[in-house]
Amino acid sequence: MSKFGTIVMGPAGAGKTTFCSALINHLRINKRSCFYVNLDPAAEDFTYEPDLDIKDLISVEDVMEEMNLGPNGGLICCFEFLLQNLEFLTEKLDNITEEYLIIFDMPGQIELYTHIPIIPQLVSHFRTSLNINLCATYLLESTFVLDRAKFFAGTLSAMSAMIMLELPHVNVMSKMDLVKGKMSKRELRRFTEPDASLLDDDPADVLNDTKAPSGNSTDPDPLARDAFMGGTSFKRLNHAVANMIDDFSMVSFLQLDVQKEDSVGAILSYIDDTIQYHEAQEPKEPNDEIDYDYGDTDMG
Ligand SMILES: Nc1nc2c(ncn2[C@@H]2O[C@H](COP(=O)(O)OP(=O)(O)O)[C@@H](O)[C@H]2O)c(=O)[nH]1
Ligand SMILES: [Mg+2]
Repeated sequence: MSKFGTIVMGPAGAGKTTFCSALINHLRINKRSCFYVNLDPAAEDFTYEPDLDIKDLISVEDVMEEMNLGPNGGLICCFEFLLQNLEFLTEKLDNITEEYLIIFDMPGQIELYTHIPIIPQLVSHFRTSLNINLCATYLLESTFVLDRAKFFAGTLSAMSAMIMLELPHVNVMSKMDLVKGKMSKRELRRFTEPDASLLDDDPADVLNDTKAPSGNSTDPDPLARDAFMGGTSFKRLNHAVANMIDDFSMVSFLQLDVQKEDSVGAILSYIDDTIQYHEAQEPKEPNDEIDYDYGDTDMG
């Protein structure tokens, strides 16, 4: 029997946990079952209590204290421990049926996805041992569009996660409420299908051109942020990154306003289509959901 799920990823603070809550809420309203798995060993506040929580296996504070590690080292250690104790996940997930959507709420540290093969290994376990039809929902905060270099860096991280995980991805620009009013809809749409031409009219260039030219011998600190960010090498690097993203043509974004029910519903439709959720569901009679009260009448 197939299972269905999505793994919610993206940088720290991108709005992953908030999106998971909104998705759970939306599924509940639409009378759909879901199973919420928290895999962030440092997460604390939840609107909906996870059905399965990595913190019941291991917490990042304990690891940091006992092994004298920093937060990132602690996190890696937690995942290494999880990989050695996969039955912790398997026991609970094995019995989940096909009508459930399993939502994995992930930590934000990008090194777990792209630098070391920890999450790729976990994903492979979900797909092969647990038979979960899985897609990634990758969140990038919309405010990144206000700084094009940052936007392309974020898009590059989404692309490298796509390549490393070899999963179908639904890429999402989260927190749309934060950029509405700062940019026209038309301008925002350019970022949903990123291409290198976005760097041709980068407002940062105009800003940097009005400042003292970088590399100026009177500049007291050539490594100062403005000098570096306005420098030609940085521009060339950004163009190289943007052109590579353009060449691969793999990343496009959906816009999410988490406060709006239809926006969450639209993302869910993409997730459902990607994992072919509806194709696997038992056909229901139109009136299946209505509980008739037959009272004491013998209906035969
Ligand atoms: N304005 C705004 N803030 C948001 C939105 N989604 C999340 N946040 C805030 O961003 C912060 C990080 O959100 P969280 O869901 O914990 O991010 P995570 O680290 O990716 O799980 C919290 O303070 C949230 O309240 C959104 O759509 N709009
Ligand atoms: Mg979170």
